[in-house]
Amino acid sequence: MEQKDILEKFKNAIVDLDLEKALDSTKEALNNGVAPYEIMDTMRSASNLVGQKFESCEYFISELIIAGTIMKSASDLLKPHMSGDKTRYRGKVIIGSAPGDMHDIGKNLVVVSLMGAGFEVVDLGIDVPADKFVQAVKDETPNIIGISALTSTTMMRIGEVIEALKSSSIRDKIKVILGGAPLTDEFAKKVGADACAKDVINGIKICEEWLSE
Ligand code: B12
Repeated sequence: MEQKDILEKFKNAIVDLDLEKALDSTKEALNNGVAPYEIMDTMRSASNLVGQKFESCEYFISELIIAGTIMKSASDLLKPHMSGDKTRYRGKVIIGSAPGDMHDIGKNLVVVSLMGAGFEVVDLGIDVPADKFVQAVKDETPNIIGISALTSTTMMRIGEVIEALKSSSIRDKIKVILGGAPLTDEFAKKVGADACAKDVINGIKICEEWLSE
């Protein structure tokens, strides 16, 4: 099978929520010499299609969660193959959901899209305490931190993370981008972040601009 057909099969498997087929075609693509970033890029277009189905009410939250799980499993297969390919390397991003926040569907889409765009991503998961963000910045020396918050309670805890970065004297060494439905540019400014992304596409654009400065 040609590379483009394998990628098409992979994309359809995600959109059809077929985990086994998605993982088999990920392995098939790798075995056929498809570049991991190209597979990530295909995953990004699949996630856009899933998002469109959600917006048109063909898919519901349960389907979003399944698609998210499939993409996470496929990216786990790709990760070991990605570190060697520095040709499209853009920089490193640490990302996590705000302290107390259990939502991760949007964050996981951002992770996949950032990887597809050539960023190295360290995903700290959900409900990430401020000190874990600080430790990760010290250990990983990223260019950017991304924080996701979906509720009006957890968004208020983003300030804790930024204060902790400041008191460890590392705030000025990195850019901080926020994302999540209730957040605004005004809020980002108020808590001392550098930007707030409206959606995943806007988020990637901002990160790319920062690293090309
Ligand atoms: C799915 C869901 C859940 C799932 C989460 C599963 C999971 N693994 O994520 C479960 C059932 C666990 C859940 C729990 C709760 N939820 Co809930 N949940 C939702 C729901 C229905 C969808 C959220 C979602 O995934 N949207 C789809 C994704 C793709 O969109 P997104 O997250 O906004 O992400 C996009 C952008 O915002 C951006 N983005 C997101 N993060 C980031 C980060 C960066 C760095 C960047 C650049 C961009 C970016 O990119 C994404 C793609 O474009 C929303 C309602 C809704 N329709 O939005 C409620 C909602 C967010 N939940 C809500 C609440 C209240 C809760 C609970 C408190 C409920 C309860 N009483 O137990 C708990 C909270 C748990 C906690 N402590 O966090 C409220 C929040 C209200 C508020 N403003 O405070 C909402 C709005 C529902 C409502 N109308 O009341 N929830």
